[in-house]
Amino acid sequence: MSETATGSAKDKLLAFKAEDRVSDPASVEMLDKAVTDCVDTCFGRVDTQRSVCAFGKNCYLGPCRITPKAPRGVCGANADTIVARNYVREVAGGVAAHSDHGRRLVLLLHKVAQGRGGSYRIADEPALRRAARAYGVEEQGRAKEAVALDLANLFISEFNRQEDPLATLKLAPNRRQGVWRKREVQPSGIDRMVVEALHRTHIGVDHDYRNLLLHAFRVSLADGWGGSRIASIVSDILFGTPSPVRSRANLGVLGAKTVNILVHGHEPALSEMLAIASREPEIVAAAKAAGAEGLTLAGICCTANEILIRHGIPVAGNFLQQELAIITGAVEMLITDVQCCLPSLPEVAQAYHTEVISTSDTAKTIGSSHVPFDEGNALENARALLRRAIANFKNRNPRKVAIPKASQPLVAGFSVAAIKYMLGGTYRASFRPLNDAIIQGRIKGLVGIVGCTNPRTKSDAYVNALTRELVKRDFIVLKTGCAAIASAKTGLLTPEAALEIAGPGFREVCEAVGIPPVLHMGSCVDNSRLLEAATEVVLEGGLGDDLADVPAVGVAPEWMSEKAIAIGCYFVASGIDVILGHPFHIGGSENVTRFLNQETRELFGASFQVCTEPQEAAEKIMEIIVRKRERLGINRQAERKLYDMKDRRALDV
Ligand code: BF8
Repeated sequence: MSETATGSAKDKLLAFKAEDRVSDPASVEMLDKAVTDCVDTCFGRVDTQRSVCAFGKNCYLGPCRITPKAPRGVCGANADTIVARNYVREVAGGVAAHSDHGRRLVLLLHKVAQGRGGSYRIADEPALRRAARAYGVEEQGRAKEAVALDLANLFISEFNRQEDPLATLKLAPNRRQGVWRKREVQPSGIDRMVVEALHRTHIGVDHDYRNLLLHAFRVSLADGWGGSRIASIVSDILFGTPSPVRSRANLGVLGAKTVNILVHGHEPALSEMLAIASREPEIVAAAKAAGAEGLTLAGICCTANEILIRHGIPVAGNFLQQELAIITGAVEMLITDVQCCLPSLPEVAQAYHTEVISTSDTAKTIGSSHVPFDEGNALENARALLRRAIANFKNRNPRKVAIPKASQPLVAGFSVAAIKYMLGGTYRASFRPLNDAIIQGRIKGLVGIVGCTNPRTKSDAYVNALTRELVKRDFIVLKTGCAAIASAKTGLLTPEAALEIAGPGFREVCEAVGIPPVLHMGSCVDNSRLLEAATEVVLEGGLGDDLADVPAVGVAPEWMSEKAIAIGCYFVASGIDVILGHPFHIGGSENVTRFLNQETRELFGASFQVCTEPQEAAEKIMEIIVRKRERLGINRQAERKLYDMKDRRALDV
């Protein structure tokens, strides 16, 4: 009986009656014994974790607050376990979002291959055949539909395979595949990896923070070399491989006298159809009949990036501009699909005439009108939405309209195929000129600047300051997501403007091959294109035989979403260092922080670093790149060489 427990240690361990906490005599007996043996149990720890968070977390023993006085949660998990668990769940959330996006496209390809795709078709047969060859699907002499069906089935198996590693991992350089094998982080089926992440982080499963964090990297690889990569490949097959296209960005793209429709979110299937329908003469005529001068279709966030890089549809803004776009008073309809669409949008829209329409059954918002998108009638759905927006034009209140003038020209759409073509032409498409420029030192290295905008810092400021600094220092900058839009709005995506600030050697290369120094490669799932580009550099030769050898760094200055965490992880697991503008929520565990910021270097050849200022990030990038260049034996200052006509012909551009 607990009354027998005496002494201060025992009092601390059992400041309660055992009978009040357990019902059966065996347990009462053992609780008493625990006191005698000075062993702490969850029955004691629950008293040190009384201030329960009302917002909830992933376990109802707590949520626990770990402090020096209460170093273990009720179940016994310490800070390392809790922080690692939460981190794995964040990564899994990001992977799930990207990969579900990929899955929907794969299922659409499956339908198209069987002639059940409605208005959709295989828009880019060379992209289909390229992908088939990459995955070992027989394509020669076969109808495109048959090839597409085999490829779609293979992609479906990437989601549900149970034990074998993902086939997509084979797109990575051999050495990197070896690293993943050695570290035992090769992911199997994408869905299985996400399920396993949730399983491991359930109470009472995986408690070893290292083991947990290794799964964070494993599941992230199922994104970058799985769901996201597949999403980009299938988007190219269904909607066309992006190639450079001119357009404009910022709220000034909205028309004062046109019906304005914004698409917002991530999945491209509906927005593709809206892009087509918005140009149909009947729709334009309907807009004119309603008193407008026509229609302006524009985008927010990554849906914007998808239709920008394929159709040149203008971008109204990035993540932090979604509410501001409505506040122009000039938006007839804002159509959301999934991810990054704020739940506040309908409330903001109440002050104006804007109709907010949600279209995905997985993403509804109170206050939005829900119009489920039916892929089988996609073009009809798109036309109906546009007609509804046109009908709303008469409700626009001119007194509430104020469209900013600001918008900047841009060039976007740099898929790897497009870059290869620009570098080598149709017959000799290759990365050779880029590799040579890096080896000669005219280009110091590749930097991917990706991710979100975040109201905790001045929006877009870090992204653009760093971009300018890097271009000045002869880095080629690859961009995706909201970071790409941030730079578009300041004119950094025009070759002319960016070339003005580029270092002299780099500028010569850009001018010679006709490539701008800042390349917009697409949406957030298209971060897989950055890995594809780094892989091309390795395969081209002369810059090592692993991704970790390539002078390349990833930066997420203003990140905020779980997807950004997943991206960071698959970059690091791929051997590419990642700089964050602000830290993960891991400060509660020194061990987890050390693992992610240091120990991963031993495992993968790369790690995370936090630089809260752009200048600090630029210095850190220089340090990493110089180290890599030294290891490659190419860290010498190249003689400045002006390209003459012979050189230019040699580059075949
Ligand atoms: O996926 S960059 S705010 S829109 S999460 Fe979201 Fe971040 Fe923008 Fe594209 Ni990516």
